[in-house]
Amino acid sequence: MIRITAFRWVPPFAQGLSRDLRLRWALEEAGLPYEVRQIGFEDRDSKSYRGLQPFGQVPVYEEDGLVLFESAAILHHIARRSEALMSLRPDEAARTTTWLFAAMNTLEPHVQNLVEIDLFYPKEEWAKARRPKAVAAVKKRLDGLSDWLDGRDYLERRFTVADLLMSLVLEALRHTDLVAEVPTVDAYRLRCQARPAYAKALADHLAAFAGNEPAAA
Ligand SMILES: N[C@@H](CCC(=O)N[C@@H](CS)C(=O)NCC(=O)O)C(=O)O
Repeated sequence: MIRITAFRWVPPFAQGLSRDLRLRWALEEAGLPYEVRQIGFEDRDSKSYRGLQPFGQVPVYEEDGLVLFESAAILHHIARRSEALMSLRPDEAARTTTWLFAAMNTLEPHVQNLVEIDLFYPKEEWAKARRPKAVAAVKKRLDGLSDWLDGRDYLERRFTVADLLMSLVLEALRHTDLVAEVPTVDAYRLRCQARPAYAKALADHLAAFAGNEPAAA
């Protein structure tokens, strides 16, 4: 049985974004059953957990003694087992891998930078000074994505695991209007997230937090 590790609870700003959702969605698309191990923030630093995830983060993926971390690497691993997520043709699979890296390496750092400015340090003077350039960097990437998606429903000829990841990277901008301002990209995000597997994964991801709120939250 596949087991993924997720936080028992995350604050509302991270619910629907925490990266176990990426795995849940992929496993739903692939039709692979899985169980979830929930950990608390305090468990991140234990020696045993660092033995699974060197940086004390979630998610972790375990199956038959294989332990994986880094959500995109895990997505790629899952996708290799299901044509629903990645073509069996080597050239098409390589294109999907390219887009997985683009989502993680070309889009997500700029998105994450803005998320940190807006949600973690909104009152800091350095954050206020830096924000315009951070917004401009995100917009530049969204424009590049928009140009690519013009006339396409998905990043390549059909939905793949890369669309799953890209749409969740975009989702992290939900506290802004930046995606809504780029209609091609917004329509793409909504197209990906209209899939039943996303609805199921999101419902399970959110349900797992119920009743786990810390007393002070
Ligand atoms: N690059 C990693 C990032 C993982 C990550 O940032 N996980 C967050 C939750 S979504 C986390 O564990 N944050 C707590 C921490 O970094 O201590 C991946 O994609 O798996």
